[in-house]
Amino acid sequence: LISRLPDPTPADVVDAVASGGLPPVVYYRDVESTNDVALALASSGVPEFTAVLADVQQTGRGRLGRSWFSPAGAGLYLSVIVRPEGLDARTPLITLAAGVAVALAIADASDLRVELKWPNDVVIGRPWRKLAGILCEASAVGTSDAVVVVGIGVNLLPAAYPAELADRATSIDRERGVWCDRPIARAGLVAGCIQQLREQVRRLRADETALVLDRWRELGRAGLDGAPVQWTDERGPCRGIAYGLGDDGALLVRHAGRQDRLVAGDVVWERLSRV
Ligand code: BT5
Repeated sequence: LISRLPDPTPADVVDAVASGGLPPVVYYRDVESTNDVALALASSGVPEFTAVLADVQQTGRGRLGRSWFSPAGAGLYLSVIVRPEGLDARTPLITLAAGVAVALAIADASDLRVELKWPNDVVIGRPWRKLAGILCEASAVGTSDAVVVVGIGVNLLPAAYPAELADRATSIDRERGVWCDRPIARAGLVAGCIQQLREQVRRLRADETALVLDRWRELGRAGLDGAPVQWTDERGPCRGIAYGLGDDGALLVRHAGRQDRLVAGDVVWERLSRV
């Protein structure tokens, strides 16, 4: 998969990760998917939180077989290697921890009031528009070589997504608007995402899971606490009220007089998203 050699990592990225005491970022100008490169790199024994950054992805992936638009120079395409050693049953919470990490890193770098949409989209505004998406992929689960790659896509400029997504996608630049004369520093955001991910994973390992979940609940509160939602499960299309986030990361919903736990799939927020 790593058929070509990496390009020299841009000096500002090298400086930003070094000053954060983070492992190196391996930079490619052009890849198929940074997640593939990171999964391959992980098996060569690189330290945890080693990351892969690209300027453009030819086949950026979303969840459930969907694609992630990844044109050159407009977005951040980053994959970070997490080794789930010591996490055991908390391993699936890496995905929520990643949402918290990316939301906090974006907020810190841009001053934008971002929110989280379950399970881990970073969104902003009313109706919600997607600013960043996260795709966690695992390999060798249950062995001592287990790895979870956290793939992070952040829209920096409006050119990161096609015009037909403009009512449901947005970029940091568009949200910051005219009062801001410079684009945010990509290197600082890269280092911020990795540093925050390291911190949230440290909390999971240190049995401080409640801190991660509470942070998620704070950032996601608009979509919890009584928000009407729609989803589809084996019974067909369903409607209910989202009332919380379970300690296992499930979305808790009330539906037809009973309580359900949604663990995967897509949910539409009737008042917050475009239905
Ligand atoms: C995600 O999927 O949100 C996860 C995206 C993860 C991308 C990163 S980039 C680095 C790493 N390498 C990869 O190959 N992937 C990761 P999902 O929730 O399935 O959202 C995908 C849907 O969002 C698509 O079907 C589109 O409707 C929409 N979409 C695609 N590209 C977008 C973009 N750039 N901005 C906003 N929405 C987009």
